[in-house]
Amino acid sequence: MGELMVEKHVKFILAVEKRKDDFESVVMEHLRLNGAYWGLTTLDIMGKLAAVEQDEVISWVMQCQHESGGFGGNIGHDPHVLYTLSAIQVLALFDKIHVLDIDKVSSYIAALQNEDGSFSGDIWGEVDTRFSYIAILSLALMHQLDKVDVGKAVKYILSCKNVDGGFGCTPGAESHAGQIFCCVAALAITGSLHHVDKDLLGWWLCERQVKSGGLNGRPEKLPDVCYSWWVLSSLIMIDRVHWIDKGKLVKFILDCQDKENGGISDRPDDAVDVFHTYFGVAGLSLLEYPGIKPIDPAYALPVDIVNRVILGR
Ligand code: GRG
Ligand code: ZN
Repeated sequence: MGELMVEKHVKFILAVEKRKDDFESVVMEHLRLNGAYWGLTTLDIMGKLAAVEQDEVISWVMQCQHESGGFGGNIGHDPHVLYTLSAIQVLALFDKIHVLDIDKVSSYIAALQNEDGSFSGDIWGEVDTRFSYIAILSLALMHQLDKVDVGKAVKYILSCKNVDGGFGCTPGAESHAGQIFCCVAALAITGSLHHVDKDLLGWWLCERQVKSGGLNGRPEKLPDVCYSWWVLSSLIMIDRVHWIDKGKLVKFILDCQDKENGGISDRPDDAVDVFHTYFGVAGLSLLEYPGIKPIDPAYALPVDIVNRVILGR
Protein backbone atom coordinates (compact mmCIF):
# COMPACT_ATOMS: atom_id res chain seq x y z
CA MET A 1 0.00 0.00 0.00
CA GLY A 2 3.03 2.27 0.12
CA GLU A 3 3.85 4.83 2.75
CA LEU A 4 3.21 8.49 3.56
CA MET A 5 5.38 10.62 1.27
CA VAL A 6 6.22 13.24 3.90
CA GLU A 7 8.88 15.17 1.95
CA LYS A 8 6.66 15.39 -1.17
CA HIS A 9 3.73 16.72 0.89
CA VAL A 10 5.95 19.32 2.58
CA LYS A 11 7.09 20.53 -0.83
CA PHE A 12 3.50 20.64 -2.10
CA ILE A 13 2.26 22.69 0.89
CA LEU A 14 5.17 25.14 0.76
CA ALA A 15 4.53 25.67 -2.96
CA VAL A 16 0.82 26.39 -2.32
CA GLU A 17 1.73 28.89 0.44
CA LYS A 18 4.03 30.75 -1.96
CA ARG A 19 1.94 30.66 -5.14
CA LYS A 20 -0.03 33.89 -5.14
CA ASP A 21 -0.86 34.55 -8.80
CA ASP A 22 -2.01 31.33 -10.37
CA PHE A 23 -5.56 30.21 -11.01
CA GLU A 24 -6.04 28.24 -7.82
CA SER A 25 -4.77 31.10 -5.67
CA VAL A 26 -7.09 33.58 -7.36
CA VAL A 27 -10.11 31.33 -6.82
CA MET A 28 -9.09 30.59 -3.26
CA GLU A 29 -7.93 34.09 -2.37
CA HIS A 30 -10.75 34.71 0.07
CA LEU A 31 -9.90 31.43 1.81
CA ARG A 32 -6.22 32.13 2.29
CA LEU A 33 -6.15 32.50 6.07
CA ASN A 34 -8.18 29.31 6.38
CA GLY A 35 -5.88 27.55 3.90
CA ALA A 36 -2.87 28.74 5.88
CA TYR A 37 -4.24 27.04 9.00
CA TRP A 38 -4.76 23.73 7.15
CA GLY A 39 -1.33 23.87 5.51
CA LEU A 40 0.65 24.95 8.57
CA THR A 41 -1.05 22.45 10.88
CA THR A 42 -0.23 19.69 8.41
CA LEU A 43 3.41 20.80 8.32
CA ASP A 44 3.53 20.88 12.12
CA ILE A 45 2.20 17.35 12.64
CA MET A 46 4.75 16.15 10.08
CA GLY A 47 7.43 17.91 12.18
CA LYS A 48 8.22 20.47 9.45
CA LEU A 49 6.81 23.80 10.66
CA ALA A 50 10.33 25.24 10.82
CA ALA A 51 10.35 25.24 6.99
CA VAL A 52 8.15 28.39 6.90
CA GLU A 53 9.08 32.04 7.50
CA GLN A 54 7.32 32.51 10.84
CA ASP A 55 7.62 36.33 11.03
CA GLU A 56 6.27 36.77 7.52
CA VAL A 57 3.24 34.58 8.26
CA ILE A 58 2.45 36.32 11.55
CA SER A 59 2.75 39.78 10.04
CA TRP A 60 0.40 38.78 7.20
CA VAL A 61 -2.10 37.21 9.66
CA MET A 62 -2.23 40.40 11.69
CA GLN A 63 -2.85 42.45 8.54
CA CYS A 64 -6.00 40.38 7.95
CA GLN A 65 -7.56 41.82 11.12
CA HIS A 66 -10.47 44.24 10.75
CA GLU A 67 -11.14 47.16 13.08
CA SER A 68 -14.08 45.22 14.56
CA GLY A 69 -11.57 42.76 16.04
CA GLY A 70 -12.52 39.91 13.65
CA PHE A 71 -10.29 38.62 10.84
CA GLY A 72 -10.98 38.37 7.12
CA GLY A 73 -9.72 35.62 4.81
CA ASN A 74 -7.10 37.97 3.40
CA ILE A 75 -5.93 41.58 3.74
CA GLY A 76 -8.86 44.00 3.28
CA HIS A 77 -11.54 41.28 3.33
CA ASP A 78 -14.64 41.36 5.53
CA PRO A 79 -14.31 39.67 8.93
CA HIS A 80 -15.87 36.28 9.62
CA VAL A 81 -15.74 33.98 12.61
CA LEU A 82 -14.10 31.20 10.51
CA TYR A 83 -11.08 33.33 9.58
CA THR A 84 -10.91 34.65 13.12
CA LEU A 85 -10.51 31.06 14.33
CA SER A 86 -7.88 30.38 11.65
CA ALA A 87 -5.89 33.43 12.81
CA ILE A 88 -5.97 32.26 16.43
CA GLN A 89 -4.99 28.71 15.40
CA VAL A 90 -2.06 29.88 13.23
CA LEU A 91 -0.81 32.11 16.05
CA ALA A 92 -1.19 29.18 18.49
CA LEU A 93 1.00 27.00 16.26
CA PHE A 94 3.78 29.60 16.61
CA ASP A 95 3.12 30.19 20.32
CA LYS A 96 2.10 33.77 19.53
CA ILE A 97 -1.51 34.09 20.79
CA HIS A 98 -0.28 36.91 23.07
CA VAL A 99 0.15 39.26 20.09
CA LEU A 100 -3.67 39.44 19.94
CA ASP A 101 -5.79 42.03 21.68
CA ILE A 102 -7.69 39.21 23.43
CA ASP A 103 -10.46 41.45 24.71
CA LYS A 104 -11.17 42.90 21.26
CA VAL A 105 -11.12 39.57 19.42
CA SER A 106 -13.24 37.78 22.02
CA SER A 107 -15.77 40.64 22.10
CA TYR A 108 -16.14 40.37 18.31
CA ILE A 109 -16.95 36.65 18.67
CA ALA A 110 -19.20 37.02 21.72
CA ALA A 111 -21.32 39.60 19.86
CA LEU A 112 -22.19 36.91 17.28
CA GLN A 113 -24.16 34.85 19.83
CA ASN A 114 -27.93 35.04 19.31
CA GLU A 115 -30.74 35.04 21.87
CA ASP A 116 -31.39 31.28 21.38
CA GLY A 117 -27.72 30.45 22.08
CA SER A 118 -26.79 29.88 18.42
CA PHE A 119 -24.00 31.78 16.66
CA SER A 120 -23.97 33.72 13.40
CA GLY A 121 -20.87 33.57 11.21
CA ASP A 122 -20.67 37.33 10.68
CA ILE A 123 -22.81 40.47 10.80
CA TRP A 124 -24.99 39.14 7.94
CA GLY A 125 -26.44 36.61 10.35
CA GLU A 126 -26.28 33.12 8.78
CA VAL A 127 -26.72 30.62 11.63
CA ASP A 128 -25.12 27.15 11.59
CA THR A 129 -23.75 24.72 14.20
CA ARG A 130 -20.41 25.15 12.41
CA PHE A 131 -20.31 28.66 13.85
CA SER A 132 -21.16 27.38 17.35
CA TYR A 133 -18.06 25.16 17.21
CA ILE A 134 -15.87 27.86 15.72
CA ALA A 135 -16.92 30.44 18.32
CA ILE A 136 -16.55 28.03 21.24
CA LEU A 137 -13.14 26.81 20.07
CA SER A 138 -11.87 30.36 19.44
CA LEU A 139 -12.98 31.53 22.88
CA ALA A 140 -11.58 28.41 24.57
CA LEU A 141 -8.16 28.99 22.95
CA MET A 142 -8.20 32.54 24.37
CA HIS A 143 -9.59 31.41 27.78
CA GLN A 144 -12.63 33.65 27.20
CA LEU A 145 -15.56 31.20 27.23
CA ASP A 146 -17.15 33.15 30.07
CA LYS A 147 -17.87 35.96 27.58
CA VAL A 148 -20.80 33.93 26.16
CA ASP A 149 -23.74 31.96 27.55
CA VAL A 150 -22.24 28.44 27.29
CA GLY A 151 -25.39 26.81 28.70
CA LYS A 152 -27.53 28.33 25.95
CA ALA A 153 -24.90 27.48 23.31
CA VAL A 154 -25.02 23.82 24.37
CA LYS A 155 -28.82 23.85 24.45
CA TYR A 156 -28.92 25.15 20.87
CA ILE A 157 -26.50 22.45 19.67
CA LEU A 158 -28.65 19.79 21.36
CA SER A 159 -31.71 21.19 19.57
CA CYS A 160 -29.94 20.20 16.31
CA LYS A 161 -29.68 16.54 17.38
CA ASN A 162 -31.63 14.04 15.28
CA VAL A 163 -33.30 10.69 16.06
CA ASP A 164 -30.44 8.88 14.27
CA GLY A 165 -28.06 10.23 16.95
CA GLY A 166 -26.41 12.68 14.52
CA PHE A 167 -26.54 16.47 14.22
CA GLY A 168 -27.44 18.93 11.46
CA CYS A 169 -26.65 22.58 10.76
CA THR A 170 -29.91 23.91 12.25
CA PRO A 171 -32.83 22.29 14.14
CA GLY A 172 -34.50 19.65 11.94
CA ALA A 173 -31.71 19.59 9.32
CA GLU A 174 -30.36 16.24 8.13
CA SER A 175 -27.41 14.62 9.95
CA HIS A 176 -24.08 15.20 8.14
CA ALA A 177 -20.63 14.06 9.32
CA GLY A 178 -19.18 17.59 9.08
CA GLN A 179 -21.93 18.98 11.28
CA ILE A 180 -21.62 16.02 13.68
CA PHE A 181 -17.92 16.82 14.10
CA CYS A 182 -18.72 20.46 14.92
CA CYS A 183 -21.42 19.59 17.47
CA VAL A 184 -19.53 16.75 19.16
CA ALA A 185 -16.32 18.81 19.37
CA ALA A 186 -18.18 21.82 20.80
CA LEU A 187 -19.79 19.53 23.38
CA ALA A 188 -16.38 17.98 24.17
CA ILE A 189 -14.74 21.39 24.68
CA THR A 190 -17.55 22.53 26.99
CA GLY A 191 -17.56 19.26 28.96
CA SER A 192 -21.04 18.32 27.71
CA LEU A 193 -20.49 14.98 25.95
CA HIS A 194 -22.81 13.21 28.39
CA HIS A 195 -25.68 14.58 26.26
CA VAL A 196 -24.61 12.33 23.35
CA ASP A 197 -25.99 8.79 22.90
CA LYS A 198 -22.55 7.34 22.10
CA ASP A 199 -23.75 3.93 20.92
CA LEU A 200 -26.42 5.36 18.63
CA LEU A 201 -24.11 8.01 17.15
CA GLY A 202 -21.18 5.56 17.01
CA TRP A 203 -23.33 3.18 14.98
CA TRP A 204 -24.27 5.92 12.46
CA LEU A 205 -20.63 7.03 12.19
CA CYS A 206 -19.09 3.57 11.75
CA GLU A 207 -21.60 2.81 9.00
CA ARG A 208 -19.83 5.57 7.02
CA GLN A 209 -17.00 3.14 6.15
CA VAL A 210 -17.44 1.71 2.63
CA LYS A 211 -15.85 -1.30 0.88
CA SER A 212 -12.67 0.55 -0.19
CA GLY A 213 -12.00 1.41 3.46
CA GLY A 214 -12.78 5.12 2.95
CA LEU A 215 -15.49 6.99 4.85
CA ASN A 216 -18.44 8.93 3.43
CA GLY A 217 -20.30 11.84 5.03
CA ARG A 218 -23.86 10.54 4.71
CA PRO A 219 -25.60 7.29 3.66
CA GLU A 220 -25.28 6.44 -0.08
CA LYS A 221 -22.55 9.05 -0.72
CA LEU A 222 -19.04 8.53 -2.11
CA PRO A 223 -16.07 8.14 0.25
CA ASP A 224 -13.83 11.19 0.63
CA VAL A 225 -10.56 11.65 2.53
CA CYS A 226 -11.98 14.66 4.39
CA TYR A 227 -14.29 12.32 6.33
CA SER A 228 -11.15 10.69 7.71
CA TRP A 229 -11.16 13.85 9.77
CA TRP A 230 -14.85 14.67 10.33
CA VAL A 231 -15.97 11.07 11.06
CA LEU A 232 -12.83 9.69 12.69
CA SER A 233 -12.35 12.57 15.14
CA SER A 234 -16.03 12.25 16.14
CA LEU A 235 -15.62 8.50 16.73
CA ILE A 236 -12.55 9.15 18.88
CA MET A 237 -14.32 11.81 20.95
CA ILE A 238 -17.12 9.34 21.77
CA ASP A 239 -14.71 6.39 22.33
CA ARG A 240 -16.00 4.28 19.43
CA VAL A 241 -13.06 4.36 16.99
CA HIS A 242 -12.57 0.59 17.36
CA TRP A 243 -15.88 0.15 15.50
CA ILE A 244 -14.20 0.82 12.13
CA ASP A 245 -11.42 -1.03 10.29
CA LYS A 246 -8.46 1.31 10.89
CA GLY A 247 -6.03 -0.58 8.62
CA LYS A 248 -8.37 -0.30 5.62
CA LEU A 249 -8.80 3.43 6.23
CA VAL A 250 -5.01 3.95 6.37
CA LYS A 251 -4.74 2.22 3.00
CA PHE A 252 -7.52 4.37 1.48
CA ILE A 253 -5.78 7.58 2.61
CA LEU A 254 -2.37 6.47 1.31
CA ASP A 255 -3.99 5.55 -2.01
CA CYS A 256 -5.15 9.17 -2.38
CA GLN A 257 -1.59 10.58 -2.44
CA ASP A 258 -0.04 12.13 -5.53
CA LYS A 259 3.16 10.15 -5.22
CA GLU A 260 4.98 12.23 -7.79
CA ASN A 261 4.20 15.83 -6.90
CA GLY A 262 2.86 15.48 -3.34
CA GLY A 263 -0.55 16.39 -1.93
CA ILE A 264 -3.59 14.25 -1.14
CA SER A 265 -6.93 14.23 -2.99
CA ASP A 266 -10.50 13.43 -1.90
CA ARG A 267 -10.37 9.97 -3.51
CA PRO A 268 -7.82 7.99 -5.53
CA ASP A 269 -6.68 9.65 -8.79
CA ASP A 270 -8.49 12.98 -8.23
CA ALA A 271 -6.67 16.35 -8.13
CA VAL A 272 -4.91 17.13 -4.85
CA ASP A 273 -5.48 20.24 -2.71
CA VAL A 274 -4.18 21.57 0.59
CA PHE A 275 -7.44 20.84 2.46
CA HIS A 276 -7.50 17.13 1.64
CA THR A 277 -3.77 16.98 2.32
CA TYR A 278 -4.57 18.14 5.86
CA PHE A 279 -7.52 15.74 6.20
CA GLY A 280 -5.37 12.83 5.03
CA VAL A 281 -2.36 13.53 7.22
CA ALA A 282 -4.50 14.51 10.22
CA GLY A 283 -6.56 11.34 9.70
CA LEU A 284 -3.35 9.30 9.76
CA SER A 285 -2.35 11.14 12.94
CA LEU A 286 -5.66 10.11 14.54
CA LEU A 287 -4.92 6.55 13.36
CA GLU A 288 -1.53 6.73 15.14
CA TYR A 289 0.47 6.40 11.92
CA PRO A 290 4.19 6.26 12.80
CA GLY A 291 6.21 9.49 12.65
CA ILE A 292 3.20 11.85 12.72
CA LYS A 293 2.54 14.00 15.80
CA PRO A 294 -0.78 13.33 17.57
CA ILE A 295 -3.53 15.85 16.79
CA ASP A 296 -6.35 16.69 19.19
CA PRO A 297 -9.72 15.58 17.75
CA ALA A 298 -11.73 18.44 19.33
CA TYR A 299 -9.30 21.38 19.14
CA ALA A 300 -7.98 20.41 15.66
CA LEU A 301 -4.47 21.39 16.72
CA PRO A 302 -1.43 19.27 17.61
CA VAL A 303 -1.77 17.83 21.14
CA ASP A 304 1.44 19.55 22.34
CA ILE A 305 0.01 22.94 21.26
CA VAL A 306 -3.30 22.26 23.02
CA ASN A 307 -1.43 21.31 26.19
CA ARG A 308 0.52 24.56 26.02
CA VAL A 309 -2.42 26.83 25.21
CA ILE A 310 -5.18 25.24 27.28
CA LEU A 311 -3.31 23.63 30.15
CA GLY A 312 -0.36 26.05 30.21
CA ARG A 313 2.29 23.33 30.04
C1 GRG B 1 -10.94 23.75 12.66
C2 GRG B 1 -11.39 21.39 11.95
C3 GRG B 1 -11.81 22.81 11.96
C4 GRG B 1 -12.96 23.17 11.32
C5 GRG B 1 -13.48 24.52 11.22
C6 GRG B 1 -15.18 24.76 8.59
C7 GRG B 1 -15.52 24.02 9.84
C8 GRG B 1 -14.99 24.49 11.14
C9 GRG B 1 -16.35 22.98 9.83
C10 GRG B 1 -16.99 22.45 8.60
C11 GRG B 1 -17.76 21.22 8.92
C12 GRG B 1 -18.44 20.67 7.70
C13 GRG B 1 -19.85 21.05 7.47
C14 GRG B 1 -17.78 19.84 6.88
C15 GRG B 1 -18.31 19.17 5.73
C16 GRG B 1 -17.71 19.71 4.46
C17 GRG B 1 -18.16 18.93 3.25
C18 GRG B 1 -17.27 17.89 2.69
C19 GRG B 1 -19.34 19.20 2.69
C20 GRG B 1 -19.77 18.49 1.49
O1 GRG B 1 -21.08 18.07 1.63
P1 GRG B 1 -21.79 17.50 0.33
O2 GRG B 1 -23.17 17.11 0.69
O3 GRG B 1 -20.85 16.28 0.00
O4 GRG B 1 -21.63 18.46 -0.80
P2 GRG B 1 -21.07 14.74 0.17
O5 GRG B 1 -19.75 14.22 0.68
O6 GRG B 1 -22.18 14.54 1.17
O7 GRG B 1 -21.36 14.24 -1.20
ZN1 ZN C 1 -13.78 16.28 0.84
